[in-house]
Amino acid sequence: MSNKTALITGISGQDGSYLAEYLLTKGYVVSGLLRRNSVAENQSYRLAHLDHEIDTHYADVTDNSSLARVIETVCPDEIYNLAAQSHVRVSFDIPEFTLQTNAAGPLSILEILRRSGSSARFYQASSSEMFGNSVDPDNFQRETTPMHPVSPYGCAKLFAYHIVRNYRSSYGLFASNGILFNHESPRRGSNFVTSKIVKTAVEIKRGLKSKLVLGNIDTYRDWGHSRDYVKAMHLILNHEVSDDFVIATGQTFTVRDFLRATFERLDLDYHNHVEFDSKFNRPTELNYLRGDAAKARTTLGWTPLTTFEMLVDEMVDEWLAKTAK
Ligand code: G4F
Repeated sequence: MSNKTALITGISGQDGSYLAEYLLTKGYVVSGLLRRNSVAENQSYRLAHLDHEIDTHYADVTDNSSLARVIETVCPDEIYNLAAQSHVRVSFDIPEFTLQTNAAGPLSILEILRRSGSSARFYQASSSEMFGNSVDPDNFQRETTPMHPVSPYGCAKLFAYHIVRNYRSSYGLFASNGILFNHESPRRGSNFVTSKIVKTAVEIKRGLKSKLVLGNIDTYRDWGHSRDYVKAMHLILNHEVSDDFVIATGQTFTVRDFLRATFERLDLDYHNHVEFDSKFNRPTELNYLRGDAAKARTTLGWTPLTTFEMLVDEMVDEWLAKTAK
């Protein structure tokens, strides 16, 4: 068992909550940054079951003094920077906020570590959105694939990715990037497409709704499970050297495939219920993602355990349970 201390920014999110659970099983002392929300339940509902096991601090990655205070207080061995404005389409509506949170935020943490001489290891939640529509000739994206992001979210994440590499080479910080492809779970926010599809399909099955309104359903995504991906984050920070790793399943499916699988699981035909609205389209779309995680597999011994079908089943079961009378 470890006696290390971890600080998680974004602890109240999907990944933050799974990571906190996982690190607790490894014996870590776990602290997290919490952003104030006017509805208190919204800021911590994914953490309610961990209430007495973790320590949370009000702070924000865009508020430098609060960051410095928490890092000084917690004195972490490992920092996992998961805080972000994580919605790609919304990043077109609030590009400057996205930049402040997703790019300037990680830079602030790195600066605090550099200036204080802290030896904390730093994990940056980098994203497959950084690749944009760039694909290798064998139809995979990997660590060496050129990155040409197509959204403000992707551009901000690309800055963070590079500044992590820069602080690693310039100042010798232990700072690593996990380039995570899409990862979902029953804890996924319902404005991301998988969760929106599952939640609405279950509501249709229960007679609570009649239609599901979507944008572009012909894009491809490589969908894994958040629970598997947080284990990769921990392996990345506990590797002997800091480095960058693609984390993905290597399988790709269209949004339409996810839609069909979900509705079929509920004995429904999606054609009878789905409508389209261009308000859910993005000004530029990332069309195809399929990650090659060979480096993580061979270097870290990481492999995902959850298949596409298992993911759909778990999400559907959870929403069925939530809506059961
Ligand atoms: O679920 P999404 O919103 O995820 P997206 O844009 O791929 O981003 C997620 O994965 C990234 C990793 O590559 C993360 F960095 C990021 O933080 C986030 O977790 O959309 C998936 C696809 C898109 O092609 C989108 O256009 O679904 C399409 N889509 C179709 N209708 C929709 C909808 N997406 C959303 N959110 N809502 C719709 O109604």
